[in-house]
Amino acid sequence: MKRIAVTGATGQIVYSLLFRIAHGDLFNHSEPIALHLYDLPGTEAMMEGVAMELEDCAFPLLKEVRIGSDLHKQFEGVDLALLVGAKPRGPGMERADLLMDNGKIFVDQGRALGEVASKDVKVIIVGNPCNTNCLIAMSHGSSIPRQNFHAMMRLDQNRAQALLAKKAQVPVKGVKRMTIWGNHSATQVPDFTNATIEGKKAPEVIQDASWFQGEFIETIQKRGAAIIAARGKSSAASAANAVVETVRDLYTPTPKGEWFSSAVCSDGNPYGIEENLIFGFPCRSEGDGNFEIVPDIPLDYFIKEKIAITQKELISERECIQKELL
Ligand code: NAX
Repeated sequence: MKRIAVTGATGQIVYSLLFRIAHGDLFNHSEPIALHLYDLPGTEAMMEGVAMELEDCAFPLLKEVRIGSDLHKQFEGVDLALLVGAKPRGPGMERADLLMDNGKIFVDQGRALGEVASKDVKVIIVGNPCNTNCLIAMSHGSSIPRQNFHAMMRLDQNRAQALLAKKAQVPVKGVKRMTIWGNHSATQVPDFTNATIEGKKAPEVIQDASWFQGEFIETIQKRGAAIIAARGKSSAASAANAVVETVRDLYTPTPKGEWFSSAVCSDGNPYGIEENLIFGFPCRSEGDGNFEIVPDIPLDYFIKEKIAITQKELISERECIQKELL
């Protein structure tokens, strides 16, 4: 049985996510599942309501649902931790305040996971700023291998693939090798130069360099803000879908010659990115829950410059929290 902890259990992303997990979408509808739901004290009644709805779905694979606000109890023995809960950015709040406030959550969560989760637990951080939150959790969950920590880039990858497919007028499954380098923020680098459309390099299919370098990159970088402007709330179902795909990427063998994007620990990476950052890289997996960074992808001057900018932002986020939270 897979034990899966999910934080932010009464939030909007998790409301879309839980029913996909309980249906069996993470592990090919083959593994029985126990859900350990965590949210802040005071949310118990709402969590109970979510648990009742899960029960009312009569999902055959869902064997157990635990709810609670004690991290050690909820993380005990889990094989997978999906850390979605975080404080939303309030009016007038600076990015540095958000980094500090949310960072504190991940000190406690990283520590608790290190103390009571399964020793090979895989941890996926969704709550923003997810890369730096992930760095904090990884630093405090030091008994867990550093390569078990991920910050979610899959929503950005999906957005980029969908936009390329739309522009080239091909089915979305024809778009592959989409890397999102760096931070899950407005500096992220959707690498169109190495993406392929029906087997050809994307710039050979869409012969419009200024569209790629301008509108394409900007649309992906600002897509989250565009959703908020249109919906009045941030992405939820698409984010939940991306969480499912992030897990599936790790537990399904990556087809030969393909890769997926995940933000992982930069230690020993083959692209010269500074160590001790959680950085979006092209990754592939044998399907056993582990991954490797795909080496030797050629980077042109334009992409390298953009990668330098997103790296700088991640270093400055780390500096901001280093003294108090690392
Ligand atoms: P909601 O505001 O609907 O839910 C937030 C949840 O976090 C609530 O359950 C709340 O109780 C919990 N929470 C608040 N403060 C907490 C604390 N101090 N400790 C523990 N839990 C706390 O947000 P939702 O739309 O579900 O988004 C959750 C997070 O995902 C946000 O940080 C959001 O920015 C982030 N996102 C990340 C994405 C990614 O691609 N990495 C995309 C979607 C989303 O924007």
